[in-house]
Amino acid sequence: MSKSYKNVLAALAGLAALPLAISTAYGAAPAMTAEEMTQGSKIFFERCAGCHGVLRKGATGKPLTPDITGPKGTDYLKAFIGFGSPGGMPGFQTGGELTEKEVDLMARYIQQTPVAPPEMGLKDIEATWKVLVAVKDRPTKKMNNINLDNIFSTTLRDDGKVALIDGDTKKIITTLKTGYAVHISRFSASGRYLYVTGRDAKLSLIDLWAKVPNVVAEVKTGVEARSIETSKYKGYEDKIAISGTYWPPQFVLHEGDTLKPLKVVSTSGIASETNEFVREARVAAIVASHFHPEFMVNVKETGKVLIVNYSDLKNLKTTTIDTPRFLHDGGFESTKRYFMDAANASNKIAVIDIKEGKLTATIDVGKVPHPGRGANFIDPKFGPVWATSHLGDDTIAVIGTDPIKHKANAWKVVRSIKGHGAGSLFIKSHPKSKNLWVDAPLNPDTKVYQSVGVLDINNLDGGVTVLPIAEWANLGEGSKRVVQPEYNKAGDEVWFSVWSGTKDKSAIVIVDDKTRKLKQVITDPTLITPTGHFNLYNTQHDVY
Ligand code: DHE
Repeated sequence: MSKSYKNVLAALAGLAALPLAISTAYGAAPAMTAEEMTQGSKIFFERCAGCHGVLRKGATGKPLTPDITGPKGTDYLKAFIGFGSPGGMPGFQTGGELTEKEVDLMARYIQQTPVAPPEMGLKDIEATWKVLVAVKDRPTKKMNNINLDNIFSTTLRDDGKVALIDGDTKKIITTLKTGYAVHISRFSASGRYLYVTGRDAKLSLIDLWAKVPNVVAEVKTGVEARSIETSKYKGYEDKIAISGTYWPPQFVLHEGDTLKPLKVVSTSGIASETNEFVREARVAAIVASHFHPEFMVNVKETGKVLIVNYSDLKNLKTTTIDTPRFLHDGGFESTKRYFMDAANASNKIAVIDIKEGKLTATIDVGKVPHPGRGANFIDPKFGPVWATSHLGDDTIAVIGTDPIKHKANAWKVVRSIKGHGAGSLFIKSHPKSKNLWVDAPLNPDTKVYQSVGVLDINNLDGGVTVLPIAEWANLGEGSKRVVQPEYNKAGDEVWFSVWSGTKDKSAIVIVDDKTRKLKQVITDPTLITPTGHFNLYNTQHDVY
């Protein structure tokens, strides 16, 4: 375990100060040793905090404060953690992530009083900032023969690395150490730089022009993070990066080519629907406008989209848009003018007009929409549409997105079609494709989560075809969850991760988009727990 990670855990738990068993207003919490508390904090950070929050006030997952968990008792909580629930809580024992003993420990841990981790201001963040290769020492032109436009940055989640994979040759160019439980990758507007964030809020900057792409700067922006984006407006290419943190609840603006932290802005505040103060108001998805020098920052628990203008950091102008809660992920419709934003706990999509800086509509969809960035295509009947799948049900909501030529359909669910299964995280298409791909990695049924569904855009009523991606990978034992369709630049291949445990074999499976037949399986001992993958051209230009 790295020293910084240990520090994170200690900070999260406030361990030194904790007595063996904490009395709460709701009765004595079950006894735990200091060692068990350390282990509980580690597991909570790794497996639970993303959905339930570090203060355990709930968001995607239910609140787990002692007033709620105490009366339920250890046995009830053990069953819930071990076996999951139909509402979307994974079974951590049945899924093999936790042992019976760990489940027992966590059932007791969540009855203790949560402790707030430390704050991190600009000075603290600056103290973690390292430039490993100064700008003046970097190449002035591309020093390799890689077709960068078609590379993929693949998250190796539990190895804390990304693999850069050549989309033409399918060879792994290199794997690079990044943050703990690495989460997403985004490319700079010019395509030269790759930004990667870990869940431990470690941000890595990778120079793709180097002979072998390498990490040129790092900074730690907090204790927990999920998002990173980069300035895309004309004249600001590669100039500014923005990182959002879950804890502390804030975002940081950075110099694009060094990650030097320039400004920190807290996102704690008053929630849109309840008008109550929320301390743990976490930053979820961030997207960069192509219309103005602005970022759209989703503040999950307050249900606010902050439109942050980065043209003048001293006089930072921010427009605040109230939306339903809790905001999670989202992406642009095909013209990139409207941000289709999932308020997953409200079962709604908020549509933000980023040209005008206004809320255009809120649309009721299925249960817990989870689009990733969603999928754009031309519906033969309804014109341009954007689609999301759902965590909580097996439908795909198809929303009209053209307020000019298809006004009657704009911002309405024009179709709700049966997808591959509940537990879906990502959906994808490509302007050159006639297919709509949808995964279901969190479905409880092995057959469903080990396969993917595909629909014919010209015959959406024709039903979903299921492809056994994990079986095609031929890997042997392992959970083999099939996650995140992602196209290559040409739009004629779709890549999927087959995601197993750290000790199992995982793979990337490439499918020919036209024939829907297996094209290639990439396996390698370094491909440990691959999950998300990001094609440079498609990510850079928001093609999805
Ligand atoms: Fe993610 C995007 C948060 C679990 C893979 N995930 C996002 C975004 C957020 C988020 C806020 C949007 C970032 C942006 O666009 O700037 N993810 C969370 C969580 O809070 C959650 C639910 C629980 C946690 O503890 O982290 C979570 N995410 C996961 C996974 O378990 C996944 C499947 C595997 C992994 O690697 O961790 C996963 N999340 C992804 C991927 C994206 C993502 C691949 C990017 C999708 C895209 O198309 O841009």
